Amino acid sequence: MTSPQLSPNDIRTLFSRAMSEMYRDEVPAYGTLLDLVAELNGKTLAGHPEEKARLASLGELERLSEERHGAIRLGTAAELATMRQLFAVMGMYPVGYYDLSVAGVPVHSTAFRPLEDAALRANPFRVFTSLLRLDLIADETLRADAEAVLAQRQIFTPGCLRLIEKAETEGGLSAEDARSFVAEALETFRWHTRANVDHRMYRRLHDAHRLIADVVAFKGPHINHLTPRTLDIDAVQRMMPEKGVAPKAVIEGPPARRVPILLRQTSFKALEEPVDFITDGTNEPGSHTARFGEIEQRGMALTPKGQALYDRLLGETRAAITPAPDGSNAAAYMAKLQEIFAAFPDDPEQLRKDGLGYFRYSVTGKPASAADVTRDADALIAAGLLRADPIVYEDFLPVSAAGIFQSNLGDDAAQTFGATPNRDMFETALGARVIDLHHCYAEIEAASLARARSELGRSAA
Ligand code: OOG
Ligand code: NI
Repeated sequence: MTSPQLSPNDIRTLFSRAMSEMYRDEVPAYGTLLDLVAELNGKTLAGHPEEKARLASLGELERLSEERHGAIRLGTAAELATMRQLFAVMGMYPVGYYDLSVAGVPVHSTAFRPLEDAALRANPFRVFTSLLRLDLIADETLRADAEAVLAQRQIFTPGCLRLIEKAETEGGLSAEDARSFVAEALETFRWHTRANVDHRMYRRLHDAHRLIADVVAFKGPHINHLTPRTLDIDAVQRMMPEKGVAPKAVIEGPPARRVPILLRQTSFKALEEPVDFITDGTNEPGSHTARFGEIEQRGMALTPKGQALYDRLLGETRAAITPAPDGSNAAAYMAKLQEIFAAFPDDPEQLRKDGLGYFRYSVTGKPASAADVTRDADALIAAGLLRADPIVYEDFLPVSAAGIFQSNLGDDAAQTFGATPNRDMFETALGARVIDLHHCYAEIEAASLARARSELGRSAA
C-alpha cells in the first residue's frame, strides 16, 4: 500500500516556512523586518476594516502572513535545469524572462511561482532565479577558470536528486518523503562560510564583477534575501531606521497611490560576512557581502497597455532625475515620480474601463433576471450585479530588480554590458519555455468572468 501524497501546495508551504526559519537564524535583521511588517500589517488592517473585509472575501487575508519571495543566482545551465525540476515538485513554474544585462548586471532571470488561482491563494511563494552569463565576461582566461570551478560543484544533495526523480516518476511525494525532500532541498540554499576557491581567485572574480564572485566562489546558491509583503511600504520604510535597519535611499517602482499597481520594493544593504578561503591548504579569513533584506507591497497586475504606460512614465521620471545611491536626491526623485505618474489613472473603474489592469469578477449577490445574463460585464457592474477587484501582481519588475541588485553591489560595481537579452539561450539552459505572465493573468480574469456569469445564470433561473 502506498501512503497518500502531499499536495504540491503543502510541500511549498513546508519549504517556504523552513527557508524562512533558516534565514531568520542566519540573518537576524530579516527577523526584525518580519516582525515590523507583521506589526504594521496588523495596524493597517485594524485601521481599515473595509479593506480587511475585502481581502478576506477574496481569500487573500490568510496568504498575507505566509507571503514572501526569495532570490538565488545560479552558475550553470545544468543547475538551472535541475532547479526547474526541484521547484516543480512544489508546484512552482518559470514565469517571465528578465534581462538584467541592460542594468550592468551579467545575469538573466525568471521567477518560479505557482500559476493557478487556488495555488496562489494557498501560498504564493516565489523565487527570483538568475543565471550567471559568463558569455558577458570579456576576459577569456577568467571565463574558462570560472567555468572550471563551476563544473566541479554539485549544488544538490544526492537525497534531493533522488526525491526529485521519485516525485517525477510517481507524480508526487508522500508526506514523509515530502518532509525529507524539504530538508534535503534546503541544503542547496544554505549559506556556506567556507569558500569554494582560494582568496586570489576570489579577488579575480570579484574584480571582474562582484556578482561573479558571489556565484562562482561558493559551494551553492545561498538564498540572498527573503521578502515579506507589507500593506504599507511607506510606513515600513519610515520605521526601519527606528528598528536599527537602514533602508536603501528610494522605494523602487511606482509611487504611492490610491489603487496600488504592480510592485513597490525597498531593501536594506547586504551584510559583510566572514568567509574562510582555503589558500595552499590553510584557512585564510576574509569576507563577502551578498545577503540582504527586502520588503514589498503588491498592487494590481497591469495589461500590456498598462505596463507600457508604466514603463513610459518610469522612463520619463528617470530621464528627468536618476536616484543617487547615497540618497542625496531621494526626496526630489520621489516628488518627480509622483508628479509624472499623475498621468496614470487612479480609480478602479477608470483603470478597468481603460483596459490598464487585470480584474477578478464575482457576483455581488443582488438577484438577477433572465435578461441580465446576456448583458456585458460593464452593464452588469453598473447594475450592481457584478463586482470587479484588481488581480494582484505576482511577478517582478526588471528596473526594480536592477535597482535592488545595484544597491547591494556598491557604486563601484556600475558597469555596462549593453542590452543583450538572450531568451533562447536562457530557455535552452532551463530546458523549457518560460510562461508568459500576461497569459496567466488574462486566463484568471476570463475564468472569473465565466464563473460569475454562470452563477448569475443559475440565480436567475
Ligand atoms: C535578485 C534581485 C531581484 C526583486 O525583488 O526584484 C529581486 C538578486 O539580487 O539576486 O529579488
Ligand atoms: Ni527581491
